[in-house]
Amino acid sequence: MKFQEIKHIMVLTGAGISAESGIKTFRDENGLWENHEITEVASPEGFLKNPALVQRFYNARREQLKEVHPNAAHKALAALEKEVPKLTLITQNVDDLHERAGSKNVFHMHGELNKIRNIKTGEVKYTTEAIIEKDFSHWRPDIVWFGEMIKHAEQIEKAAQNCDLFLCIGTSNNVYPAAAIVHRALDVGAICIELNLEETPLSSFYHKSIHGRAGSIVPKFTNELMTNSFQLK
Ligand code: BV8
Repeated sequence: MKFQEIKHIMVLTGAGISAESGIKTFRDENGLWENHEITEVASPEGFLKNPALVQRFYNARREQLKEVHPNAAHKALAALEKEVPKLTLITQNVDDLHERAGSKNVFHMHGELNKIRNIKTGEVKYTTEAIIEKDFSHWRPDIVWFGEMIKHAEQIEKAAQNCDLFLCIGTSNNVYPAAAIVHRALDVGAICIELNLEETPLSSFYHKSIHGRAGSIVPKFTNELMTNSFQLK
């Protein structure tokens, strides 16, 4: 397939694409934060048990967004989006680096750090500031915690149903339903390519796995793709 024949690219990204921007991944430091299992600070149970700890976890990560910047991998995806009829970017990441790199069609299936949700009314509002103690019982991070329904399930299903090329970038493919998207893309005959620092449990399902740091392998790949020097199926 030639690049010019591609109508719709679907991309799934994970923490690995933001690692070189200085945002810690989840499982490279065995998913601990302040010696708490990630599921302890990213679950409704954890929030009920210790709301202050969970608010502190997300306040710190929201604050960190102010010091980090998109890297070459984020920028390569934003540039690629301009060269194809459609690119749907699904991210498990809750940072805003894809948008800041210029990507337009972005869906955060696990929520966004810069959004908070009113626990009683469900109202969602944009903020880059910390949730302060007096608001702990009213506002929570608008983040999808373990055991909670992901966001944008319909758009994800629709994109997987009609993409020609599926790129999975910087994820350990441990978390579901994100990791299962490749099966939907394979079902419709899409070419599936994984770009990650290392093998993942799902690498064998991909037509090709490219290993390396996202900041170098992603721009290299998108250039080869756009100049037809990457052999698609
Ligand atoms: C749901 C919150 C049901 C936001 C997150 C048993 C088996 C299978 C599944 C389950 C199970 N038990 C429970 C489940 C379901 C569960 C799940 O999948 N658990 C896993 C852990 C087993 N899933 C859920 O609970 C989901 N909800 O199922 O709901 C339901 C249905 C109907 C109605 C109601 C409920 C919700 C999942 C979302 C959880 N929230 N985060 C936040 O705090 O950020 S998940 C969390 O993990 C982040 O969102 C993160 O994005 C995501 C995935 O992690 P990765 O992005 O892959 O990051 P990781 O560190 O793991 O890997 C980084 C990779 O990058 C590595 O491979 C590394 O090699 C690579 N890398 C590192 N540096 C670089 C690099 N690559 C390139 N360059 C580099 N420089």
